[in-house]
Amino acid sequence: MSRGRFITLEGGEGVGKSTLAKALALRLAQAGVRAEVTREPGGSPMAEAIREAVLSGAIREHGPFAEALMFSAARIDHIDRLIAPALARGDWVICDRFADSTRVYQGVAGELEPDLLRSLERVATAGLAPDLTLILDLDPRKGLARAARRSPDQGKDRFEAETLGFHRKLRQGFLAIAAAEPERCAVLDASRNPAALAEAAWLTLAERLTVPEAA
Ligand code: T5A
Repeated sequence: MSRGRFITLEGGEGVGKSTLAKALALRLAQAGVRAEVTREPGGSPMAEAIREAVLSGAIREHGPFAEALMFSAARIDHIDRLIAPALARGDWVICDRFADSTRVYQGVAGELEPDLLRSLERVATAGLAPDLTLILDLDPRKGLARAARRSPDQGKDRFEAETLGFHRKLRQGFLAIAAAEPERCAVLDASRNPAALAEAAWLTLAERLTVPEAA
């Protein structure tokens, strides 16, 4: 049995990654491909516990390196328990955020040294890299407004509460990754409605990866 494909969705806050992940999984199911939808931080019990701790802001006082370590520990567990087994049995995995988020949130916006983060990423992922990364690009003011509308009763989490300058750096950071790794990454205009965005994402997926419908 051949290994499944690993797709990651990246971008700033509220750009529509979770919504798109579900839509893509549905399209894949219609094409006869089993796809597991998961997220980071999270996707396994230990990683979900780490998610709660980091997004509550409890780690913030220790700085971006401590947060990068937490995200990396969560990633190791997530890969071992969910991603690697799913890919090994031939399923596809659609993951809402992965290592690019650490590069951008803790690296670019958190100003950690790129060499340090590269080493950490190498250890945490053990060489697992996405086959395709869709970067959802959106004005951060619009993304933050979407995130606020989605959960008006909850306060902002650790990263949503950052300044607009921080969120602008995130956008530039993701675009820089896409420019540096065009074979792996594709940038999608996330200002479109969910159906139009899902259609554009599906066309990109069919163009870059062999899906049964496109074969
Ligand atoms: N983080 C994560 C790091 O700092 N380092 C790391 O290594 C990792 C892995 C995760 C936080 O952790 C940080 C980054 C994050 O700050 P999270 O809650 O998972 O926290 O945050 P996000 O990943 O940003 O998830 P969100 O749920 O906030 O955003 P999504 O998933 O991008 O957006 P979605 O689909 O939930 O949509 C948001 C709202 O907009 C609507 C939806 O209905 C929803 O109400 N919507 C659209 N509206 C208009 N047009 C569209 N195309 C829309 N798509 C969705």
